[in-house]
Amino acid sequence: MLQLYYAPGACSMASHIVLEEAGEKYQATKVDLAGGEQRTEAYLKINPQGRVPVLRLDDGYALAENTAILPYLGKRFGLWPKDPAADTKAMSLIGFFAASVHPAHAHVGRPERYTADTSAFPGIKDQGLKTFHGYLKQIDGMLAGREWLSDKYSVLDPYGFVFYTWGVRRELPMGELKNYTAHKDRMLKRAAVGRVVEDEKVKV
Ligand SMILES: N[C@@H](CCC(=O)N[C@@H](CS)C(=O)NCC(=O)O)C(=O)O
Repeated sequence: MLQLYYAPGACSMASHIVLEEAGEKYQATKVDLAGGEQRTEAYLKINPQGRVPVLRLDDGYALAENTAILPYLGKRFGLWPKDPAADTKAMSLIGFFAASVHPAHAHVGRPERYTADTSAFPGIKDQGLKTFHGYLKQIDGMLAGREWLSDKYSVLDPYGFVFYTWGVRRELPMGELKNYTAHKDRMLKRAAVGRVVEDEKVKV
């Protein structure tokens, strides 16, 4: 049975939604990020990076990184594009999400990662938020005239949905992003998304 290590409201929500939607029995293990559980010896044995998500595979292997976990789940549960061009575009988007959008937001929540000089924190947070907002606008543009981020619903959509909720958390004017807001509304119509949002107590 697959096991997901997750934290409420974190990027792990994307995998949580996919697993909830897949219908296969899985184990969800909550990691207390605020309490520092990710830095305990026990958790660092699971993921030396001290991060969620981790997906424990059927053979016991602890798979880290959204860029690996989401395509794996997508291929296993039919939520990953099969066509070679669509597959490559999906990889490109997942790379953009993990390597640009997510780290921009980390500047807001984790400025200590980027400098030891606490007086520089406000500038790092401000610039991180501006960069993050710019990326959300780009995602809004990608969704113009389409329902989903790939040709049909895929694991990219729950991943994109996570960043929408982070924009809400940071009080960005998300309603101005019409396409992205319509995407969020489509996501919320899916029963599994509703269950995870409720379980993780996420504001949308
Ligand atoms: N590159 C990783 C990043 C994962 C990551 O940063 N996860 C955050 C939650 S969204 C985390 O576990 N943070 C714990 C911490 O910063 O101590 C991925 O995409 O899977």
